[in-house]
Amino acid sequence: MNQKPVLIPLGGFLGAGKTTLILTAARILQARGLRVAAILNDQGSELVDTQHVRGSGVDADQVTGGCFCCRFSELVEATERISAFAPVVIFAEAVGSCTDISATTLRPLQLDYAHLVDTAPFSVLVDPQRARDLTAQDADPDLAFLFQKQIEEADLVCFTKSDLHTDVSDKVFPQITGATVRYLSPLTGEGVEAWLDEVLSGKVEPGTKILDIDYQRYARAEASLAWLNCSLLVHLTPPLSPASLVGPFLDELDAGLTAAGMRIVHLKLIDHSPSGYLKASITRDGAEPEIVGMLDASPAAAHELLLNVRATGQPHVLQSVVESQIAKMPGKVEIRTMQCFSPAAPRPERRYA
Ligand SMILES: Nc1nc2c(ncn2[C@@H]2O[C@H](COP(=O)(O)OP(=O)(O)OP(=O)(O)O)[C@@H](O)[C@H]2O)c(=O)[nH]1
Ligand SMILES: [Mg+2]
Repeated sequence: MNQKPVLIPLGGFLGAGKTTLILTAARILQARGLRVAAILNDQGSELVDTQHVRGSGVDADQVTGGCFCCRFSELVEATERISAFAPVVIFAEAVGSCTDISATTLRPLQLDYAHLVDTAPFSVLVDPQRARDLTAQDADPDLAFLFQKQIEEADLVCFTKSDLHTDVSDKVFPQITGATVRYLSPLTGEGVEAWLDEVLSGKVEPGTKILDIDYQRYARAEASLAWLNCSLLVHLTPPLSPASLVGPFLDELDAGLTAAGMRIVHLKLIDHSPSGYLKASITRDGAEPEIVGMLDASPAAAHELLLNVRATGQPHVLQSVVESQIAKMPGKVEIRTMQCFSPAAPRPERRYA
């Protein structure tokens, strides 16, 4: 059967749980015997998310070098490429600093590419802790602006991490009141099957909320973030386990960024070694890294690391902190790729208001 896939768009702030939700939802659909794919998106290349999704057994393509709205043609090409594998569902994860996706991505897909995919409602994921931080009086105004706009255009607002936050109510967040709200845990799976069935049911209309947004303000807000993607090869004598290499590196990096006045928004790291695979994630300064993979892998001499950091502040400061921590790593380190920048001003290819 070669039916048209359903594209499920996911948005929401950095670290909200989008990639984790894709993997949990993919497992549910795969258990039903359905083929699933994902399209990841980033302002740079060398994406932790793409590696992690592929490593978890889900076909994945990516749109790099800009968000879905600025690279809309590439999203269409990626959708065509991945459709060759005949997935029933394609998850599309937008960049976590991006907004105005309904007008610039969903509407164009619905109006001009209905022959290629059916578009599901736009779920915007919200980490309750981030919501508390970004709706507080002293919140960073740029990040608060992005967060607010993301919520405004959601067809469904999904509070995530319900395993950690059991007392969340949308009433607490005036910005969210009025939206259709769901609660789920991408990590434990609680609420995910119900969400999935709802977005696939056709009962929620997609792309109904079109933003009124000042693009200069939006550009300034995105430019307040620094972005770093880099890949490294590390050769160690004596060998170390992934946890013993990555743990101290992340602690030092976190401390170095704090000392430089930068705040981590999302830091992701993958270590591939012959003894095992490990992914670590930090979504706020000073937080313990959240680990997926083999914490108990045995020591290995060769490690391939992929690091993606999103933090507030200047890119040159971020790069210099990261490079000085890389220089302190044990063994011989080869930096294979290094990209560091602030996101460029968003210029959507199309916008249908
Ligand atoms: N406790 C808990 N942690 C979660 C849950 N969902 C995601 N996480 C963790 O939150 C961190 C960020 O999750 P991701 O899925 O990478 O978030 P994201 O929205 O894809 O982040 P970006 O791609 O940077 O925008 C990871 O460490 C996850 O393990 C959840 O339901 N509960
Ligand atoms: Mg992600």
